Amino acid sequence: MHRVLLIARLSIPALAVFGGAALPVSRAERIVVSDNRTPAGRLANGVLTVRLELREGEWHPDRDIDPSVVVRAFAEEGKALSIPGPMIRVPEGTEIRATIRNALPDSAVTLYGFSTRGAGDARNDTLHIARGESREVRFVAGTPGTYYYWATTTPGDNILTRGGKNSELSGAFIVDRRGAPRPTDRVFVLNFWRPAATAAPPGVDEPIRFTINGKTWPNTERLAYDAGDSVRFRLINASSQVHPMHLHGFYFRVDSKGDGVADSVFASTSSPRRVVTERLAPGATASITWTPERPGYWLFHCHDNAHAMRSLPFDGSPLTPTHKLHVKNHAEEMMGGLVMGIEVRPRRGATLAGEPRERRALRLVAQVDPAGGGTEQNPSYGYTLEERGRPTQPASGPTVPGPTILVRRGEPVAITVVNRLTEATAVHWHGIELDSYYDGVPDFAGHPRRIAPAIAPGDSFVARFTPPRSGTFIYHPHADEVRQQQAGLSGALLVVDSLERYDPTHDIVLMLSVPRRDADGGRVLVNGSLEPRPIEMRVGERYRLRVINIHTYRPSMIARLRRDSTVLSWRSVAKDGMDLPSDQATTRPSRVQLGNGETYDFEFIPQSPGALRFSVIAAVGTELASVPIVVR
Ligand SMILES: [Cu+2]
Repeated sequence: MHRVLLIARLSIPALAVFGGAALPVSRAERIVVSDNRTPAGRLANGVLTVRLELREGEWHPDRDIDPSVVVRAFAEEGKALSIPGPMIRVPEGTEIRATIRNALPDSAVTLYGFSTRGAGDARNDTLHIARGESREVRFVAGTPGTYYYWATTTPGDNILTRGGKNSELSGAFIVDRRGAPRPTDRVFVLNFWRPAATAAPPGVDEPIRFTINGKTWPNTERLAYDAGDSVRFRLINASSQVHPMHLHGFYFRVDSKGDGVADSVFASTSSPRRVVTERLAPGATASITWTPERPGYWLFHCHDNAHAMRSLPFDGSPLTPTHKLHVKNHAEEMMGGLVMGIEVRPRRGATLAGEPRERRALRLVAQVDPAGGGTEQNPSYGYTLEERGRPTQPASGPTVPGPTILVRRGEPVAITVVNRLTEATAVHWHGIELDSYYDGVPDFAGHPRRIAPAIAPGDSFVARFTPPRSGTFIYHPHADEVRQQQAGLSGALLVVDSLERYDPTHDIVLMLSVPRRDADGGRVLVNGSLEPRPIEMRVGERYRLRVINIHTYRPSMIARLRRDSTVLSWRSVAKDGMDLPSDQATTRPSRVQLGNGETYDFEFIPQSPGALRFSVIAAVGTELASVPIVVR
């Protein structure tokens, strides 16, 4: 009979354990993962005929041999269930004739997204399908763009509240431009599974799965390109969580952003921005383009650190600290979830740039902060920075955040990272366009015969790069990120046109990070402090505010500049170290929503004396941090 059933018979009976309760799971069919390369259905004479079914099956988001979990999923009739669901992909103007059968054993289902995309009434188009029934819909695809369909069995659910067995009921819906050849792009659906639907933030004590096209890192697809290729991704955040997606080593252009119903193409309204991190809200879509110029191994991952971390196995066995601290491969064993690995092969005949004769030498020392009162579980670490044998900062010990590293555009630097911790570490130079070997992803970054190691305790690593553009960047560990960053390891990396002309009284870093102890009530550190010292400004003078979010979670903080309740205006000048196109470098009321791993530069000229505030507010409105500004 069906190939699916044969596979199911060979699979190992699963036993899912949550919170100590063992739930025996019947032998269900095995769900396959989809790479979203093959469109579903049959397209003929401008009509796509597609027949889908909803069923339950066993999903293996980790390795295929690891335990599974039972979820609901979509299948094309006569084919295996797949996560994400079968991709609907048609040229503009295509009529879609879809039949959807609800073969779930126990529930009615509500289906969203089977309606003309880009149309005003698309959001209200829902299909209710009773258990065992089929529905047929006919509609024209709509405006070209990146969309998705999704379903739930819980009445009233939306993409934010969906969870449990419904988490994976999503599929891509792509409308291509009529008459143009189909672009050679890749479609990635980002999902989040948790045992039950709840509004509470995902914890470390429940097994959770963040997946890209149905798999967790390091089981996600490995992409490979030749240097100089033009790469296009369509990203679909079908999950209930915010994902600031970060690309190592290269900027990407954000060509369009959408919400599943409408998709706005930037080139038609304004210049597309180039960034290294783009925040994707729940339900958001984006299409991005980039060119891998330099060979090596690179990551594309979510910068909400908890989403790129290994979670508990389904069988209930713990992830112990021992597992975290002593591993063979830091990138593969300590990361998990929303991470993709990308190999960029050298262009044939390409030669590596020669090593410059001279490099400015800096020494960055990661060490225990004795003043921090840490424990092994919750340590206190910090960095010190030295140049020519002398500290660059007046503080005698490590500081939180680490000292601001100031480098000159175009000047080769060699930063020796010294590890005086009792555990391995590594430093990622976030946003810097550099050689893969120095990118700071231990046991992954580098070249086929030369992979960068983690820096063992007592050891050091020399990172060499020549920053090509001035801007606001970050340095932070890329080993056990959540723990090491919370311990105090992160800092600002500023690339400037002239070291002599850099004026810290007018060029101000506002770095947002997580407090060392959870006891600090979820507040946010600004430049390492819960009670930051006032900033002094003068009327009529021009200030540059470099706002950095290196918090390990909180991907939705909003920063504003206010006088009492009045919101002041600032001019946006750069994002992630890249100057904004002139049509976007505009003066506007101060408000920026900051994903993790994003940097934003603003110019501000105070108009009158008085007391101002730089406030950091949670998306729900609670104030998380506030910096007084005194204008004279
Ligand atoms: Cu994320």
